[in-house]
Amino acid sequence: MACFLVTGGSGFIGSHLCYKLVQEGHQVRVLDNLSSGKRENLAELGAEIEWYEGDVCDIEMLDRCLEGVEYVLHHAAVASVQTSVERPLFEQGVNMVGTLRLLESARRAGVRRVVFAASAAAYGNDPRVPKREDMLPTPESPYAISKLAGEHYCRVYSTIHGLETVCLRYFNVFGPRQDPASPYSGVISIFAERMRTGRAPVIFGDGKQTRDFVYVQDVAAANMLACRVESACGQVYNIGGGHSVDLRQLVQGLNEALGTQIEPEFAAARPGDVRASLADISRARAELGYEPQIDLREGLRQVVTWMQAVAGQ
Ligand code: UD2
Repeated sequence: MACFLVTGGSGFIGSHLCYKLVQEGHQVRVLDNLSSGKRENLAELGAEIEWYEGDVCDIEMLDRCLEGVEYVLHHAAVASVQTSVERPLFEQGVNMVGTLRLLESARRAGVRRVVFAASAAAYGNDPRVPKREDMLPTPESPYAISKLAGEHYCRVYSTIHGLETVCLRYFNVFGPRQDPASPYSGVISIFAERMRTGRAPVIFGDGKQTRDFVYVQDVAAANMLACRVESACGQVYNIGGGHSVDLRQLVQGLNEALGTQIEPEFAAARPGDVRASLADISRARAELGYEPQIDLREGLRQVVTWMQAVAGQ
């Protein structure tokens, strides 16, 4: 049993990390300012987590909740490319400076390892697929810059201060508890909610853009491996499903999961949209022992089941 801090623990990915950690018998603390996370995401865990409502930029708070912590899963962030374009100083303050503050407090507190939620946004619009970690990053938004800067801070804290860090570049994460109400949410939750309620999904562009969707529980498993594997320290790993589909195929997959036959509508392409995204996960496979367990078809079924359950409550 170890003591973990999950920053952003009441968010979509963070909450899945908390459930997994509790299941594995660990002591879990959550730091979250509830800017996008929800307390009810952790409702079933009740007193099994120690709750700290606060900001990742608040150094006193960080010092308090890091006392005695061995592992940090750092997922607190402004998780929106669009917000980073509209409010770059705010976003950099949270994602870049917040990460630096966290690393600094973690180093002082004697934390053993920090796992950082990095992003495939680092690859930008480089048309080459699959994306390999050794490709030159080309960040195209303040969000991508801050996530990439976070990776560099992690690496530098590993080499200079001996604070172990591992960066996981997430591709398109999906699964239960991804909020379909937010316009910045993932396409799967948005489409699933529309289609479940009989509305057509709206595809931005021609629908031939591809994405590598990775199920949130596979992401949680990757975090556990990143804590355990000694040689992962100072490294960056792609965490995707290792397959890609285009948005038309995604709509088809949702029709299968829902038992519907809804045709998509089309709207103007989103400016700056990435055309093709696919993770080369061979490094994570070889070094972490990472292997996605839930394919898109099964994952879509899980999302639909969750949405139906929430709607029926
Ligand atoms: C993902 C990440 C983002 C950043 C980026 C880096 C998510 C939710 N976002 O953005 O944080 O890391 O990758 O490249 O994982 N779409 C529609 N209709 C809709 C909503 C979306 O057609 O109602 C399209 C959208 O134009 C895009 C695709 O679906 O082509 C995926 O959109 P997204 O917002 O889920 O994720 P993405 O890849 O833009």
